Amino acid sequence: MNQRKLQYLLLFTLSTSSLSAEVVELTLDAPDFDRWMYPYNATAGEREMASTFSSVDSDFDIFDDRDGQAMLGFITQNEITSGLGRDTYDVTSATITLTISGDEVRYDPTVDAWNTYPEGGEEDTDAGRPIELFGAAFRNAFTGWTFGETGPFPFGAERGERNVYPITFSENGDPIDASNSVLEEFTPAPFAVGQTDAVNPGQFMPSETVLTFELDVMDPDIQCYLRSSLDDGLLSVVVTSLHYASQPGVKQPAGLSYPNFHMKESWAVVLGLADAARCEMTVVMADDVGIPEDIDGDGNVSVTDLLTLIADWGSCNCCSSDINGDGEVNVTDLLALIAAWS
Ligand SMILES: [Ca+2]
Ligand SMILES: [Ca+2]
Ligand SMILES: [Ca+2]
Ligand SMILES: [Ca+2]
Repeated sequence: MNQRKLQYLLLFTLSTSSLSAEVVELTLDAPDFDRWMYPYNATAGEREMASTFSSVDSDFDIFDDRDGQAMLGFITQNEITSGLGRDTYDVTSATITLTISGDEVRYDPTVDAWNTYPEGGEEDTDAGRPIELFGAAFRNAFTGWTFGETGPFPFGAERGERNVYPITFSENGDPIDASNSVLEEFTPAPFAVGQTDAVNPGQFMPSETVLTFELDVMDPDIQCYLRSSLDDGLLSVVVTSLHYASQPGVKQPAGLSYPNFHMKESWAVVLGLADAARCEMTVVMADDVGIPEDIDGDGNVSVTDLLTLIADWGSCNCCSSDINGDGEVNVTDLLALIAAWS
């Protein structure tokens, strides 16, 4: 079973005349959902290990470039009340750790450009490949809640068909599927790259090295993703890498192997010898954000809010004019604003 231990520490309370906020530190010692995402595995949720690897330059190019992926889901709502509105949650730090099993993977703490991956492409000037953490998006009406860790891959899914996939964001904040970044010739910015002090870059990481992914909370789109997750009560992420596999799931000779991570079902985790994925967050909770229709937060729903909403009209990732939080500012939000007119 999930050996999850919770710490919920109220650090201190800040108060001013108009605003009060509490700072909450969240520590989750295991995910609620951890799942290897790979087309041909029948016991994904219960699997002890998840490996990440690529289909690039394999004979299996019907599969996503980021072929073996690991999905992690942390339920936060038992520690931080969900549903209070995105703007209630200001995430000042977010860290996820994963423990590697095996010692055949070189440490690379930085993103490699897409064109260093295909055969005959640019040289990879720093040895090794980064292990990258992205947001999670879902297809076919699944959510993190309904997919859990036992949802269907689905079986036999080809490129762009899997029900869970890693996302980054475009310059205007639209989510982008990072699964096929080599084929599509772009270098996605992950939420975080796995880091360790155990070895220097380019060296092999010993088995049980803990990789730390510090999410870039200063990035407004990542901040928004985290706020939306806390509002939902569940944080889902996808860990991927583009380590080569001669065919998906088959190891290359030494030096070309791909990483393997302990899932919460790992016997070593169950026996307390290794850690499952962990999540730590620091969140400043505002308790006076008002109603969402008061876009500028001045205490009234008035013409200034209406003008802001019209200015933001259209696709709008995480802007406060998107009153119902569906990624669009449209007539639904306009009607909500008018209904709340004061
Ligand atoms: Ca699992
Ligand atoms: Ca590299
Ligand atoms: Ca207002
Ligand atoms: Ca909307």
